[in-house]
Amino acid sequence: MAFFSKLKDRLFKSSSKLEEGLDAIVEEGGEEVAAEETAAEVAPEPAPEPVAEPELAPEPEPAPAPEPAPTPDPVPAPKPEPAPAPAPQPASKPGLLARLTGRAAGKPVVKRVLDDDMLEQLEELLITSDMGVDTAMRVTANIAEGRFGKRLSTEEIKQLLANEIARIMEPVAKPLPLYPTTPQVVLVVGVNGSGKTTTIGKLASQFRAAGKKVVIAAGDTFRAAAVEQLQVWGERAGVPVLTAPEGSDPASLAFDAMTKAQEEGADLLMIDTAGRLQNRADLMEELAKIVRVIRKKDENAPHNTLLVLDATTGQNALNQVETFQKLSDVSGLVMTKLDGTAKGGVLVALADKFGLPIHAIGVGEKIDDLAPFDPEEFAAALTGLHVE
Ligand SMILES: Nc1nc2c(ncn2[C@@H]2O[C@H](COP(=O)(O)OP(=O)(O)OP(=O)(O)O)[C@@H](O)[C@H]2O)c(=O)[nH]1
Ligand SMILES: [Mg+2]
Repeated sequence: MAFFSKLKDRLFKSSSKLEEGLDAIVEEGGEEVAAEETAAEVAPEPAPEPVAEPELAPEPEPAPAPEPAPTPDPVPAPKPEPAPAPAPQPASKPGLLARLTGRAAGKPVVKRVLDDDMLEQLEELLITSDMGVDTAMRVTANIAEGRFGKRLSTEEIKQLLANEIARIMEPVAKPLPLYPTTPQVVLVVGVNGSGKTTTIGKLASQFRAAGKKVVIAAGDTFRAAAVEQLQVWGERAGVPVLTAPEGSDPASLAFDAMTKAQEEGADLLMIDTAGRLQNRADLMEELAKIVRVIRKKDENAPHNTLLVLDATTGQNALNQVETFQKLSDVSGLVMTKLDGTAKGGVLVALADKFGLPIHAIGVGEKIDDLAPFDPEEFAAALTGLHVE
């Protein structure tokens, strides 16, 4: 799928971190298992759960060495490989896991027994991937449940991990809700440099392409450059941008913008705000004033308060959510800069901790680099799971 490979590509750094970590964990204490045996282990069974790990009752080979005894021989199997010949039964489709892992080709795989050591290493890896301690512990415990003492390959672990992550993310993956009320007012908040202005430009472009009439208010009146930046985005998106002189009151601009949006019958009014203010009290006052003023025009406005977070800030994103929840009535999140960061795991922590909808993710600086949030794609990209 084109979009998936794009996302996967862009999330490469974060996926490779988890991916390499998982490879290392399994290889450290694992041993190679012959292809036939592996195929038997991953043979599909009528499992109640999507990824229930097939039970392998009596191990057909000597119990796995407790030590990471380095296999002296790279080809451990007593049986010689059936040569790199074409797959034996081209007619029968290999199972999902077999296809995921390329085992159909008869390659030996490394497996490791899921024990306390391995779980601890897994937990540490998830924590260093910015998933947060609580989430990492819960995810690890879920993976361990019913599988303790079983042998797992890296791909099997990745699949299990991806399932856990997707399960956490599923409930929060929601596009920005659109209401029948017009103009629907979207207030965009976030710390300095998180990507508010860029995200407004991208969203405006998408909504316009979907046939919506959009108006943008340049509520960051602190800097002339901020207004110019928004004007450039407005031009790109083909959407009018309402501005006010530098240093003027953002609330009065928001009021004018609301009046204009109503007069013109706009579907959406997106209000940009300043990220950089002297202190939290200033910011709170400014946001509260904007809200007060637009409520004179529509008591239900703003209909959405979008908090824009920069993925590269890692765990700090969690603090930002807490802070902005106190300052405003945050209704949803956009996570920017997921391209090229190793910190994408923080999204899992955010979803687990706050459960706020994730409306979209930023995967680049261009106008179409805003993607809907897809939990399964994200989980696969984050874990480095190979999906065909
Ligand atoms: N790589 C990448 N860069 C992004 C993304 N979103 C925004 N940026 C960049 O991040 C920088 C800051 O973005 P802005 O949109 O100006 O951020 P802001 O929140 O409006 O910043 P202030 O107005 O200063 O508070 C710009 O250089 C953007 O091009 C993204 O998804 N990926
Ligand atoms: Mg800005």
